[in-house]
Amino acid sequence: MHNARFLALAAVLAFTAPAFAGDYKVGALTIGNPWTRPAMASMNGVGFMTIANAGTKPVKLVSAESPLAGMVEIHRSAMANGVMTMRRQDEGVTIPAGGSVAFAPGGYHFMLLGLKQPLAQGQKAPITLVFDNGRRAAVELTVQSAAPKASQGSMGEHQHH
Ligand SMILES: [Cu+2]
Repeated sequence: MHNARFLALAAVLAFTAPAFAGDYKVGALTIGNPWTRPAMASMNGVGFMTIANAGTKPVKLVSAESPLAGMVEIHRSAMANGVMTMRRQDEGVTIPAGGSVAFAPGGYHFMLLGLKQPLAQGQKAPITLVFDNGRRAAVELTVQSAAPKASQGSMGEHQHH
C-alpha cells in the first residue's frame, strides 16, 4: 500500500518535472522548444526552435510544411546597412554534426505564409520539418508571446529593446 502510493507520486513527478516540455527527438536530431507568436488569420506566422544534431554527419533541413499555412519558407534575418531584412534560404540550412542551429528572433526562422486560422496564445501549431536524409520531424509550435526560457541561456540570445 505504502509502496503503491510512492510509485504513484513518482509517476506524477516524472510527468511534471521537465520544465521544458516540448523537445522532440528524431534519430540523432533534437528539436528544442518550438514556438511561435500569436497571429491573426491570413497574416504570416513566424516559427522558432533549436535543432541539434548529435550524429556524426551533417544533416540539412531542406523545407517545412504546415497544414495551418499556405506555405512555409525557411528565412534568415540579417542587418544590412542598419535595416533588418530577411532572405529565403532556398539552399536549406545545414545542422552540423555535433552542433546545433538556433531558429530565433533576428536570425533563422520559419515563415508561415498565409495563416489559415488565427494562432492564439497557448495553442499548438503543427509544423513538419523535412531533412535531406528523408527524415521528417513533426513538431508542434507552442503559441506564446515571448521566447521560452529554456531556449535562452546557453544560446546567448539577447533581447532588443
Ligand atoms: Cu521571414
